[in-house]
Amino acid sequence: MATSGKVIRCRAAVAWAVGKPLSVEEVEVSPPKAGEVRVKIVATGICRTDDHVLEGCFPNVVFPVIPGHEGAGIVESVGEGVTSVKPGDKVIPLCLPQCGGCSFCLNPESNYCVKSHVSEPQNLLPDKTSRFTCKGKQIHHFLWVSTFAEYTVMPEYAVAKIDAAAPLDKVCLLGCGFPTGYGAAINTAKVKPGSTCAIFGVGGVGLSVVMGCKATGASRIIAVDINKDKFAKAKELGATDCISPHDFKKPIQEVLTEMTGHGVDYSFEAIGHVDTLTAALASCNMNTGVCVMVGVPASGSVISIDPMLLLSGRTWKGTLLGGWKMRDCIPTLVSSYLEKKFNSDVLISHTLPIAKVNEGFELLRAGKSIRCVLLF
Ligand code: COD
Ligand code: ZN
Repeated sequence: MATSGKVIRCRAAVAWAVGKPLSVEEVEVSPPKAGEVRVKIVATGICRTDDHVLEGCFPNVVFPVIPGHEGAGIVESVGEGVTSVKPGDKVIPLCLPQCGGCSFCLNPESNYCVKSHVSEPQNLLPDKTSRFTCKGKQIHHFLWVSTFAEYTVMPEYAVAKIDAAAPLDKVCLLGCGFPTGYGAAINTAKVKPGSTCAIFGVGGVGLSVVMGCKATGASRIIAVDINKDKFAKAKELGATDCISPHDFKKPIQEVLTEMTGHGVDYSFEAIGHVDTLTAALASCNMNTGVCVMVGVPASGSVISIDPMLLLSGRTWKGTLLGGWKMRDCIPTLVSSYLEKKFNSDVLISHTLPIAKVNEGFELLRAGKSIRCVLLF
């Protein structure tokens, strides 16, 4: 390509400081170094995690930064030694990498690559430098993917080639929200047919849990949310009951226990609050119940629970990106999408040009959007 090896000037939504709106700027994007890939982002979803970045919730995120981690695009150029993708390939950047060589990548049970942001800050590329500048200043990367930039650079192990027929403005959701929720049900909880499930929080991620529970054949799927506007879509996707904690005097875990006899078989927390995490744990049955933590509470949060909740056999587990080994599984999920095995398009409530990125965040904060897709 004509741009290969050159600095590209393009648009990006830059977060200059905590609590400030994003600013759409012209940025310079350096070419990929050895082992790196430069991708032209076509579409990117807005996830609540990006909002948490703007609020300053993650100590590992360094400002100024280009957020965004739910994107899809086309490879523009590759650095030396890159073999798995080539210019022109459609790809999804991976906010959870898969290096393929670490002990967790080699373990078939795990999707947690040790190169992940949880163990190493991803505000710079692995060689500790940035590929972004704006107005003479270095801009930081986010989770190595920074999909709010029209061109972005990431390590080869943080990008997956997908089917050339995939519509990028739709499959961008397969970079985070959809696989996170869907995989929490089918991979992490391994929901069984005929079981009962409760999902706390039915935003984009919680609705994807609902879809996963439905796909596995759960017979009762209870959506729990304080925003009743979310219930219509939850029902459309398979929820059999929708309840708001605001409608009951007693704690919601008691309501769920009464509704189901002994508590649900599987509960999922897709909000990221310690109080709803505790309620979700107490909502699954005391013996074989499984509670899956999907949401991430504010950094430094502490949970105190009655240990008896676990003694009788309950299982409490967490999930990152739905347990998928991203580089192996995202291309397969895209193929399943193309074969219409699931319809993640129903999560897209709004589509906006990148220039209106702050409008997209306002819709999310007002509880009006499920997923807003930004187009470059
Ligand atoms: N009780 C019930 N429902 C509530 C409550 C409450 N106390 N508070 C909020 N809710 C509802 C909201 O009304 C909303 O419908 C829903 O919870 C949350 O949905 P969204 O749209 O704000 O958020 P999502 O679905 O985009 O993301 C939710 C996560 C929990 C996944 C996210 O915030 C998070 O914690 N992200 C990090 C975890 C992760 O692994 N993410 C994927 C990689 S970034
Ligand atoms: Zn996300």
